[in-house]
Amino acid sequence: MEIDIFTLFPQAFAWFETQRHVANLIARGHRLGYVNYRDHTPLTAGQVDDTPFGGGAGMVLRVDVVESSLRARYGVDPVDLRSERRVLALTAGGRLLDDELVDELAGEPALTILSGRYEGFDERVLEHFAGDRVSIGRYVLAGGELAAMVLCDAVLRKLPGALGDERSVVEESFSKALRGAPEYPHYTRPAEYRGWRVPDVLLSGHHERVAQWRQAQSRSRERAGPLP
Ligand code: 6GU
Repeated sequence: MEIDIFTLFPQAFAWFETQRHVANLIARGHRLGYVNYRDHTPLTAGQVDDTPFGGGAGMVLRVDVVESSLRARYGVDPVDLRSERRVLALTAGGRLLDDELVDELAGEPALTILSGRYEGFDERVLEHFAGDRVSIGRYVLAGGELAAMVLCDAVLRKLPGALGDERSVVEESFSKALRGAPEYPHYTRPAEYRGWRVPDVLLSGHHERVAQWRQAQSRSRERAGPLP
């Protein structure tokens, strides 16, 4: 997969690339690229944002700056880009990122991620350049960089070769294998700690019973709702 991240803070992603699963994928030929809007602004003094028409707080990322950044990277009119590749704009009010959307994105050959700052994008960026608007939750972040890392983390770990064991992504919270339910509990050694015992079934070596117990735990967690 090829992911391009448009951002004012490409340096924010240095740590992200050191994550084991991300490094594994880069070693396998997947690619993460960055475009800094500031390197492509047609305006003087590196200006990328402006005050909102109609007044109000904050600054808005300009549509002409986003266009020239996209043109510099792809050499086409950004209006036509979204029919060629998935272009996502990160914005608090967008479609909520969940396991289903993550799976969908993990199936794409290439992603373009537009990260904003300040009060967000000029609406024309969202209308004419972005194919999807994506949000990582119903709260507001100061910028899209953390959201971009959350999205890339969730998508990249689904790709073959990211994790040590491919089974990790099959039966996990919210996956199809658990019919969208939360994951069952895990335990490791010691089998007893301060009197807190690991459930006997997990020590039984009986794979069928373990599988049944796990499915039942997953379903009852779903009925109970989120843990406090
Ligand atoms: Cl994608 N961006 C910003 N700025 N805030 C958010 C978000 C994205 N998702 C949730 N809050």
